[in-house]
Amino acid sequence: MPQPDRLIVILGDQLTHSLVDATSSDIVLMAEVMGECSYVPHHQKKLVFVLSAMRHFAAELRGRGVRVEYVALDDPGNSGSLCGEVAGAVARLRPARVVVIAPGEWRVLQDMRGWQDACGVPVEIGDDPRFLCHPREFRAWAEGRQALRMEFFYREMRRRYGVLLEGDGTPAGGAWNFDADNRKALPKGLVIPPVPRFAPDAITREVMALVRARFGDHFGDVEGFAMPVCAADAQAAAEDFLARRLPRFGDWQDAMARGQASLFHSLISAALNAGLLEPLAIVRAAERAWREGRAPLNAVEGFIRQILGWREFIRGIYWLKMPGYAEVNALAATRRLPGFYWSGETRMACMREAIGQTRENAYAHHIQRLMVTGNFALLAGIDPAEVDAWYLAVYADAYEWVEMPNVRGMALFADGGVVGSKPYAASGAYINRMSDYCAGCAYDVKQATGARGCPFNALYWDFIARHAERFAGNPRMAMPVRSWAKMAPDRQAALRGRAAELLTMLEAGSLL
Ligand code: FAD
Ligand code: DLZ
Ligand code: SF4
Repeated sequence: MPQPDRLIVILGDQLTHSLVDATSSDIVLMAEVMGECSYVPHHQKKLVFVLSAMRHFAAELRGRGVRVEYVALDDPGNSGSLCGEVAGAVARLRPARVVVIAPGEWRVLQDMRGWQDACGVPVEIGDDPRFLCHPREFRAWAEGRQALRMEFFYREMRRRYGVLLEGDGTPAGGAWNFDADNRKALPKGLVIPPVPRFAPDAITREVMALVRARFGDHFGDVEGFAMPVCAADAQAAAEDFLARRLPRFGDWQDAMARGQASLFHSLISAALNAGLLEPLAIVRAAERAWREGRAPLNAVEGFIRQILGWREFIRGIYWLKMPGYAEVNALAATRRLPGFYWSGETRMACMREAIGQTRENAYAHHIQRLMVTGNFALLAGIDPAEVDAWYLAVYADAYEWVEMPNVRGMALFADGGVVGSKPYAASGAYINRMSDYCAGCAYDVKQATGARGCPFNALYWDFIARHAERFAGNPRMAMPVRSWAKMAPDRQAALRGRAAELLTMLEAGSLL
């Protein structure tokens, strides 16, 4: 075999065919390594998803005639690290150079910068063309701005990519954002189209056995795995969403319901983040659905904003602020993550439901992540590092570039207001308005004190009281701070007493 020109390294979240321009003188390296499988205790279904998708992608590349060097987790001599596998492949195959696309995580980029020394051949790290705003462009956009607001970034992205615009460049329908038409509570009896399920094939079944054997003590299990693990199935899942759920995506975007994991959400994040789907193609397909009269503008704009706006904005923040972002803790939160985030054993129906669905599916939708598990961690003052580690482990779509700004910035306000202008803190009333959870709860959402008082209520007021000084200067927080200040002292004392009791129970590991 002649000496290859390039060793093209493809990581587990770079499973996009357009990234692989291999010719007959190149070799692609893909490696399953313990380091990536265990840097957090990934949910078992997340591991099945990533490893099976990697194996399917390698098989497709071989089908295209590409020479692939694939290192499986159980291969004898597997070094356990990406760097070790690249160095090993260079020693075996003697390529002239290594090429790789920039990774999604700071941690991996730092490691990659050491590959050249470890391998003794040039290592070229290229830009990731799958994202729609390069970190350099985001930095330029951010420069000189007092505050970075997603809404303004999103408008620029709409203009840049010509999405949902009238001929004169104004926004379709006369507004950039139709959120006022969204956020309805779910009516009773609404029929929700089921999400397509993909039966595991032989490759996936083999990976399920591997994960069961090697990672059986991780969160969740492999049973019932039905996610798409190749581009064709991911495309079929996305088309099903566009046809059957997109038209009502906007209306109930913030709703939550017992036993309903998906509602009208797309469930494409795992496939999108692994590279099985391309963001711009989904955005264009959603716009087409509106232009052809298959979905209303409020739904399509709301969905496109998530991908062209939020997803790119969040990634921009990550690369702008790392590595310091991994340390931010503006509200000085230090409490340990309660054990029930892993066990799901709690009397709070909303938490039980969100954690239970997460354990079953390695998925929860945005409002569950933000306003239930995230909100609880914010109100209870849980250490952002512990919250980060949980979110990074439990969701099939979780990589640090997207998990961290959502957790530290959006959910915990640990960045002091970079991602959002105010904390998403809410009492039980919000959860009651947006879900049917409270009806089946051991606590009473209308009460704040006493043994049956909803924990979110007392913890909410305690949170406002603890941070009143900081939030008094924030116009978007002025109202709750004023309400707290006007509250009768005995009511304040009762609320803070109940919160103290709850936090003591939390620390003692008592059933909450
Ligand atoms: P839909 O509701 O159908 O939205 C469509 C797509 O928009 C998503 O697939 C996603 O790609 C994108 N999107 C929407 N909101 C965001 C957002 N805030 N940031 C980035 N992309 C967004 N998303 C992840 O992909 N990985 C994570 O690890 C992750 N962690 C999160 C942690 C917290 C605390 C919060 C509040 C949000 C997190 N999100 C994360 C964002 C969002 O909750 C998920 O992208 C979404 O729930 C995925 O489900 P879906 O595909 O059905 O999304
Ligand atoms: C998430 C993940 C897992 C579980 N396993 C692997 C692996 O064995 N090999 C690999 O190349 N990539 C894996 N990944 C994805 C990486 O963690 C991801 O590429 C980095 O976090 C950068 O985003
Ligand atoms: Fe959650 Fe409180 Fe409602 Fe129970 S009563 S489901 S704890 S918001």
